[in-house]
Amino acid sequence: KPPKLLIKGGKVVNADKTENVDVLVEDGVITDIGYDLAAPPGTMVIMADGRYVIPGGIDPHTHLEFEFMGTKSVDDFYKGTRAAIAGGTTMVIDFAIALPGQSLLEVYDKYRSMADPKVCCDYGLHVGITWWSRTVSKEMELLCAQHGVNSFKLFMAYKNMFMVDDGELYEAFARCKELGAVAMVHAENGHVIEKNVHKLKQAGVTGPEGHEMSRPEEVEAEAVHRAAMIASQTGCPLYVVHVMSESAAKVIEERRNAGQTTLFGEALAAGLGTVAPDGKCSFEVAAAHIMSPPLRKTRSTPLALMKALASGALQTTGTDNCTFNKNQKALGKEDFTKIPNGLNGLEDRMSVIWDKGVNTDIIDPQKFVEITSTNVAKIFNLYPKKGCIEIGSEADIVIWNPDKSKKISATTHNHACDFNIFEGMVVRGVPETVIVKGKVCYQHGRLMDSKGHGSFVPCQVFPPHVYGRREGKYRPDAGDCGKAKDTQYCLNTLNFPER
Ligand code: DUC
Ligand code: ZN
Ligand code: ZN
Ligand code: ZN
Repeated sequence: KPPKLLIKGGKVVNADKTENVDVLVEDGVITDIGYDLAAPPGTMVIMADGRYVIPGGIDPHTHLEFEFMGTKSVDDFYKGTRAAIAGGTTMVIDFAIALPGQSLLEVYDKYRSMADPKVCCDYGLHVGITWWSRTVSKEMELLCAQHGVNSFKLFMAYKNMFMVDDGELYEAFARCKELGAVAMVHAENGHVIEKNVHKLKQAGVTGPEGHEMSRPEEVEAEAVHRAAMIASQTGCPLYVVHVMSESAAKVIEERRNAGQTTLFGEALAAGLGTVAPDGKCSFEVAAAHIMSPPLRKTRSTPLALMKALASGALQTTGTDNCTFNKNQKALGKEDFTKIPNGLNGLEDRMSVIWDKGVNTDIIDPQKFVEITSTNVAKIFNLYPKKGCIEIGSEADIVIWNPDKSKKISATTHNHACDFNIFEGMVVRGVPETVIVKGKVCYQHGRLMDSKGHGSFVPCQVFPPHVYGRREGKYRPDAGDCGKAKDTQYCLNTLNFPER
């Protein structure tokens, strides 16, 4: 049983307030918050003067030990969640993706058995749907009712692998709406990408530069718009994963301003922290940066995405952490379409965003907490158990030192991969102590052994009123259902009750 903890003298930052208070933790839960709290006998006191005390980061988008493009990502549920903790992230939500014809429940079970014994921090699962049938529809219901899944991801790209058509997208979104689940989408036009790839190959382009050329910004923006339209037509909340371009962020902003308030967008640490390397770099470097949608060459993209988070056009940040080693990336040496898509971010997300967002005064520490933790907890119905420092919340807490810097490098990171897309970047703002469910798992650069300390966290579906469903009434704008005003519990506004 972990000792009681008292965090003294820090500045406690939640998304909606900042207070100089102490925090008491017992049995993995926050049991008291207040001024000059006394330490009960047997309490370990942690001094946090001059530091921020923030809710642990929640990464809503990882692919740990993911079998993909003929290989498997090297960060498994142990190494991945370990790296997460070292960076101040205390929960991840991974994707269990069922292939066409495959049972969703089977894949879900496979992920549970891979992750449960190994995770160092808590985790949840989104389920990926790549085909449509009555069985899929039925399995969605079972996953929601009995297995703690409340989100389903659909792909508009990866033709002949994951991609569904607009009719299937409509069916799946409508089903999510019925179940009180959140639909998620990988938004890129897979048909156009296929045509572009063909054209590039005809012209003799086989190197990694072909990747971004085949999937320009408008290919992403069009799919975001189409998915948002289908979400509106079905009245379903929609979460757009990995928004990688200013054009795509603009589409989300415009539709939200036009009243589609349950449309959400996620930026990635990669997209906020770096751009695609220039064409003169080696195959190794270019391939390491390949993911889909691509990191943009446009140098203004990271700033535009950070500003979209600051304004509320985008709401969350994730990583899409899906790491491959150089030798795996080399599978695409002769053909850029065979380079496994994916890169790192899980360990560096918090520091990169702090450095590029807070240190530049684009966002303040409260906004930082909102976009790295609170909004994820709200959108996936984990709030206020996760995503805030409140009495009764789980003790996932980070003591954040805003003055300390570190240089990011593959030689020192905790990932399993042999490359880091942020190599050499110096970031100011690092986690000093990371507490996962009441246990100190990281302190002053030292990771404690925490294998199996984490567990699966079920995400419950939302009651219908939360996102504005009204029986028998078509509501294209998913407007406020009215009930939210009584309960202050609503996805339209992300207003949720405190404890
Ligand atoms: N994009 C990636 O880059 N990797 C994993 C899956 C995805 O959509
Ligand atoms: Zn994706
Ligand atoms: Zn992904
Ligand atoms: Zn409502």
